[in-house]
Amino acid sequence: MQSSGIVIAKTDEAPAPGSSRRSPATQNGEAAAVSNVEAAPVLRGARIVVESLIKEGVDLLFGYPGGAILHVYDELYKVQDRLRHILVRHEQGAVHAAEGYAQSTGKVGVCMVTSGPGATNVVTGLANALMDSTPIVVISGQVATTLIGNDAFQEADIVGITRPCTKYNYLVKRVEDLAPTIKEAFYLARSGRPGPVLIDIPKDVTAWECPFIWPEKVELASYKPTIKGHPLQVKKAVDLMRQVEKAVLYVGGGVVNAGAHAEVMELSRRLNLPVTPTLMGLGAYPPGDPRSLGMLGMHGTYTANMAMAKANLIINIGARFDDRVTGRVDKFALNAKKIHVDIDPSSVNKTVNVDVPIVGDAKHVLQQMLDMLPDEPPPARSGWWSELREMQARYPLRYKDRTDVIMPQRFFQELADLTKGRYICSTDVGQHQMWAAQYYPVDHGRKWLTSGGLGTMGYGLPAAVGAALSGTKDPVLCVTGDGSFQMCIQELATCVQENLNLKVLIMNNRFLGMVRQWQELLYDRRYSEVGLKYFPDFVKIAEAYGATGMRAEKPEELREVLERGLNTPGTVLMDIIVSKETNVYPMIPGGAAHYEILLGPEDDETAQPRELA
Ligand SMILES: Cc1ncc(C[n+]2csc(CCOP(=O)(O)OP(=O)(O)O)c2C)c(N)n1
Ligand SMILES: [Mg+2]
Repeated sequence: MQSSGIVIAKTDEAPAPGSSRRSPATQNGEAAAVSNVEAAPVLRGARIVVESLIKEGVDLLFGYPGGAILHVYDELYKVQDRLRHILVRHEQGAVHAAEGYAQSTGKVGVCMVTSGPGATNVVTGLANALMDSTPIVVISGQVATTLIGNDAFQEADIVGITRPCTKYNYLVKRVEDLAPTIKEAFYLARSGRPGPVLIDIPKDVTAWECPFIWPEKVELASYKPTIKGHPLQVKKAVDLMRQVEKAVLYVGGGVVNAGAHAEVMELSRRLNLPVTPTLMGLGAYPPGDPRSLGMLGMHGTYTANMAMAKANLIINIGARFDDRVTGRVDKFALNAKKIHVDIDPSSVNKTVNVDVPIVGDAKHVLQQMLDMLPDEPPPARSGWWSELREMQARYPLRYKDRTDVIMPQRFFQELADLTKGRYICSTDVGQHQMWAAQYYPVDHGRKWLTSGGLGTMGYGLPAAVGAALSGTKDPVLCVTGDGSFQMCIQELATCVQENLNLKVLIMNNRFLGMVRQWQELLYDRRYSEVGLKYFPDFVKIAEAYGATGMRAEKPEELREVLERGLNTPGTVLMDIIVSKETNVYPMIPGGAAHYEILLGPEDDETAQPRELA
């Protein structure tokens, strides 16, 4: 029998040993909190989980099975034509893949794991998604309700463990609560400031049965994200933007999440405002546009950082005054009035006190600003622009190229030249991430996937897996380091299994380069445990997994390898051997102020040549 497209569970399906068919509360006479019970099909909890996902519009999820989630996997087997499951090789891979999928599509990414170690393996990804405001829903199996608290096999208190690293989490104890909980979880993940939500489901709950009723909407009295900015605050902001000459627009991941690229562009155009994106905001503004100052922050451009230091007005849209951007907070932008547009009220006045706080969705608030702007020619800001142009001319991003070794910056320049920033690019964490941010000209907001808040080595490859399954026709790039790549290297198997059009580019400096850089600059070059003494042959590793591997060791090989690698179908790994001891500049050392920015040896006439690989 079928009803509204839902297949009713076979009655001969036995409930899990020791469990009954209904939630204990319902059996005890408590009415199920649903209406129209008679007409609804009666399904097992496991089936309700998969049908709820399908109702939510999910057609793809990432996961890894195990005992506590077995009933759900059994249902996944039956709905393969409607819900595709991607089997990863480690739960960390599943959660980062869900993040990469979410970031590249704007949809909620979904991940499913078993209890205990399966669930604890997703903790890093949850923390990562929380910091970077990525909407994901993680469903974890749990031991049966009767065993919870008994130190049962593969039991972990995942709701307790993940409370500080989820936007919200649930332990579902009644089968009747499954559908409403799943509906609510997706709503929470995607609305307001997006983030990760975890649903922990005990095994017996997935075996119990109840009528499947999909709630039409979610009503949460205590959670109502503000979308529109307060008109008086918006007016104040507009007046300041028109009046203050030395102003700078500082845009973050909130612009990307809100899809507010066009509005940022229009505001910058109508007010002739310089724009600087954060690491998470790359792609929110076209890097080739003359009003772009390039990225700001610890390894941002000299001009972007100095613009913040010298400005009299900072307009922050969807960024959070992160310490990698502000540097030393008590010295941060002392002459500037600050406007802050953020969907999350708790981000406002958190680290930096602002003059005009505006809580609301970036796209809406920007539109409100545009609507309030009088029809007038853009202000010239000529003094300010000439100051900025002078800095840009004097301190561009630069490096000295060499003929004996591939310089990392050269590698990124070639990659930028070949791709023009059109392809989705994920990165790992370290020097390669910063050079990619400086040189890869991300041409749209959902094409840049990086672990900004948590700085998670191991994020890059699985995030690229998620992006490669986003529906893009182009290859997806994963720019990684020799250290980071080894943290989720096993996901190469997922790439080959799914025949992904994914190109891994290892910037191989034979060092945990970013840590080495700090040890060079701050610890008198005492390199403590940053030289990876043993290296696998990455080309052979690729081949062992069934991917294509290739290597560039000399500058003259670089272009050819990149071209061949990008044009070879399927999963390709390019091992690019670069100079060992090159540093990323500019650099604002941790705890320093913007004006204490360090420039590279190219900008320092007194610098001595150093021994380089
Ligand atoms: C999981 C994790 N562990 C440790 C760190 C600290 N860390 C930051 S960058 C870095 C070095 C990364 O090395 P590699 O991937 O080779 O990149 P490179 O800096 O050489 O480009 C380390 C160890 C981290 N960010 N994440
Ligand atoms: Mg390295």
